Amino acid sequence: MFCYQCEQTYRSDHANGCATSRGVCGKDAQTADLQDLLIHELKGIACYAKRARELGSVDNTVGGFLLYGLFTTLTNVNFNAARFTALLQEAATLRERTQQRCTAAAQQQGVAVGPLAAPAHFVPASELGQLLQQAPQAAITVGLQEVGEDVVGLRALILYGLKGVAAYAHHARMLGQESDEVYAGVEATLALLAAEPTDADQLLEEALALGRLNLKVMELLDAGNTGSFGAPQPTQVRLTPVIGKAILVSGHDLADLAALLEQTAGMGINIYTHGEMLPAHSYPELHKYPHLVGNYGGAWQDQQQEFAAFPGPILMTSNCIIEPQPRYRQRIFTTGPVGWPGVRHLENHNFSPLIQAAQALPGFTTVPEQEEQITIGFGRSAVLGVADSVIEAVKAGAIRHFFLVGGCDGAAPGRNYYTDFVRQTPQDTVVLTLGCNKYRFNREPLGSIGEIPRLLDMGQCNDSYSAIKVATALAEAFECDLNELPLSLVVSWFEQKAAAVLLTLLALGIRNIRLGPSLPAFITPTVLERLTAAFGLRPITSAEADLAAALGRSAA
Ligand code: SF4
Ligand code: SF3
Repeated sequence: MFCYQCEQTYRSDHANGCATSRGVCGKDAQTADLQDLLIHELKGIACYAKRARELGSVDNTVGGFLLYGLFTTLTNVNFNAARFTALLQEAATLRERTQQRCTAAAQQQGVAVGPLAAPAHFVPASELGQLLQQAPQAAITVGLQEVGEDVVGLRALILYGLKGVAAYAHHARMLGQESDEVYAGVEATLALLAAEPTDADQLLEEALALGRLNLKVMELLDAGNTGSFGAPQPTQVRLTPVIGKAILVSGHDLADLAALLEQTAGMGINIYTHGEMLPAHSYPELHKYPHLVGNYGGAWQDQQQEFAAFPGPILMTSNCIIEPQPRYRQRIFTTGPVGWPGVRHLENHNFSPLIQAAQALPGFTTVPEQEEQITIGFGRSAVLGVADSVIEAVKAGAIRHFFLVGGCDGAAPGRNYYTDFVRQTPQDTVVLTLGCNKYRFNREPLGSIGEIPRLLDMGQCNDSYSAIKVATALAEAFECDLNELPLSLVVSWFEQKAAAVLLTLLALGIRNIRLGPSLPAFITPTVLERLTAAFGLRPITSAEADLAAALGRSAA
């Protein structure tokens, strides 16, 4: 195996990347190789789907499979080798079907189908041992000796960004939001990677084009979320449990949560959000369920302790799952793209086994005396609803600067930077946040500036669109460029959705983003130099120095 797609990848003085029998995340070599092969097959399907689309034959169920397949390979999503073996066969069948459709369309028009790149002709072995022997041709480092690490790294940037795009597009699709443009873009990007391009300039351009596609995808997801559940509203969420039976829901998929809330209505089971599911409380059509009682725990990396202590079953709807411990292995369930060997998987919103488990378990029998709450729900419509006060406060000098401190959380010790940074932001500044990184500081008593809270939680990483809309609206109000706003972006990355959002921010021309806690291992020094020259992208340093630089003064 070789994988360097996430922030926690193995790093040493000599080489970066998880390359032994198990990655730092717990992904074993067999699963990693099967994931590489799945990507290879998806590229093959995409070659035919793209060509067929050019010839006027479109089937967007293919796009749906591409999104789902890519999503299963994100960090901390699916660790189940058996699931990948099955997906490889499904992909082979779909490739044949797409090839036939493409051939028919070409014959009708009297033109040739090809030539198409090698993945279009790849046939997976039916036996696991032979399948694993095929894996080297699908490795991310293919061609490294010939094309060098910059080109391989840029291809990786595009593939990993595409995985993030696919995850967002899959969530949007689950809420009925699809688009030809997005499916065509996903197919074209996979087909491009299948052709193994070698021109670094072209690859960089393609990466930015993918960032633009991701903006469209995030817009679709926003429409899916707000169209289905209403616009998020500022909402108080209880952080302490209540007495009674309980189910914990983690991950990002609001459609899964909505289905579970409906199925458990009136049953006397309380539903708690975990991790990136926290923003669910701010959507009117989810908040309306009285048994959606609160949020439990923090970001994904603490789940082994938190799930063990939770007195009910747990549902994992997307990333980030980590190895279930014996203390809760019998009461954790996966759904959608998520998987772990031996863990029960629920499909098609059939949550009966989860509900039965909740009824059989004690739930909370004691709770803390002191109730704790936080306020969330500052999506674009809530913030833009008070835009006049915000603009006034800026003009009057009451708000000097905005910081967007958001993205992924993780276990790396350097991530304390984000807590320190937010704690040290001056009283006349506002912090916008999104993603699971917020758990590092969302209980901090930052206070408010007049009516405006100093910490505005904009939602999941899936809600980055909201932040972009707010920034764009402020730039319009102040009649300036996005880069002229008193706004600094301090981004925390861990997995591939953050790579997709970063590409979108760069594609929008946003400069001087600080990225941490460490830079992606697939971004080589040469590529970083180019990104720094073009966009001022740079690694975080210390909270003090970065704050001082953002505020235009030197660190004390
Ligand atoms: Fe390593 Fe991250 Fe890949 Fe897991 S997902 S194998 S930790 S690089
Ligand atoms: Fe977090 Fe996994 Fe990325 Fe959605 S839950 S931000 S890391």
